[in-house]
Amino acid sequence: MSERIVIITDLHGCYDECVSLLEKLRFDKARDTLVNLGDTIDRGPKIYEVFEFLRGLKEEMGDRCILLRGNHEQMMLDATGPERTSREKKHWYINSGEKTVYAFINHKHRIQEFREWYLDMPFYWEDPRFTCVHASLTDEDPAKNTIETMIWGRTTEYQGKLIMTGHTPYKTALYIKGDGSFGYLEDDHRYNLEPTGMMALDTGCVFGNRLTGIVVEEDTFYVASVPSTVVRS
Ligand SMILES: [Mn+2]
Repeated sequence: MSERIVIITDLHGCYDECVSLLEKLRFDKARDTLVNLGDTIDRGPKIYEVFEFLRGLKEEMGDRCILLRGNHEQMMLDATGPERTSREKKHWYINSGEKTVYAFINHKHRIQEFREWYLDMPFYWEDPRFTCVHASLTDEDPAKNTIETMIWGRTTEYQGKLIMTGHTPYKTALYIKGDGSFGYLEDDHRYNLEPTGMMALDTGCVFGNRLTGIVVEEDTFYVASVPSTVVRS
């Protein structure tokens, strides 16, 4: 079996780029596994479209579509829940939550529907070769990390079992070894998977740079990216 795992992250409403990236990666929803590392909403131009797209994929793909929570989903869940405080609401709004609220206003699926749907989404996903998490881990056993670390963490000193991460944008995708050394990952080049360290896959699409994805096949992987169409004001 040569199953392909396609991993994307930090879409932040960049729907057009998401579609062209998946095309470039020859993503096949009938066969591949898709992992989205979170931060689907806030900041970008087509938040609602991304939601609809991922919801459709999840419906069709079931367990082969893994949608993780990022700090932005968590802020949304906290700010729109029944127990919400004005502090949680403010926290989300200063992190661009308003953009998501507006994106949902004119659509038939209200934000509460998105909320209920996303409440089922996990903080991490484990493969025998690596673990997927939005931001970082400090202990290689994901269950031993705080939610704060998993969705907000910015450490680059991780040396445990390989993790796939987003959250912190870099100019290109990186492999970070955890001892201070790192390597740039070139598009369309096949690499061997490392057993430890972290892959940083957020390349700041919503900030005008690029959207990057990775395809893992057996013990190898390659990354590919598409340019952002977001014009920064
Ligand atoms: Mn994030």
